[in-house]
Amino acid sequence: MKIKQKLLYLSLLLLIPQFLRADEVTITVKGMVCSFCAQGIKKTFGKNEKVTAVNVDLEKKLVKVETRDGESISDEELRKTINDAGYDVLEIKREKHA
Ligand SMILES: [Cu+2]
Repeated sequence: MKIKQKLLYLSLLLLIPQFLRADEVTITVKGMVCSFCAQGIKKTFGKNEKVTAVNVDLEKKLVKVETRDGESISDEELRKTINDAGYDVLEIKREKHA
C-alpha cells in the first residue's frame, strides 16, 4: 500500500466509530410508580425517531434510553420528554457506546 492510501485507510478507521456511536442514557424518574407510568413514558419516547429502545426498571425508577447510531439526545430533550409524560427527572447518567 502507498503511504497516501495507508493514511486514508487509517483515518477512515478512526472516523467510523464516531459515526456509529449512539447514546445510552439512564434517567432516574420521580413519580414513576406503576406499569401505567412506565407505558406512558415508553410511549412518549416512542415518538422520538432517534430513540431505538426504552427500558424501564420500575423498582429502581430507572428509564434507559438508547438512540440510533450516530444520533444523540440532549439532557434538555430527555427532561422535556419525561415532563411531557407527566413526570420529573431526578438524575441523568450517560455513557457512549459503539
Ligand atoms: Cu403509574
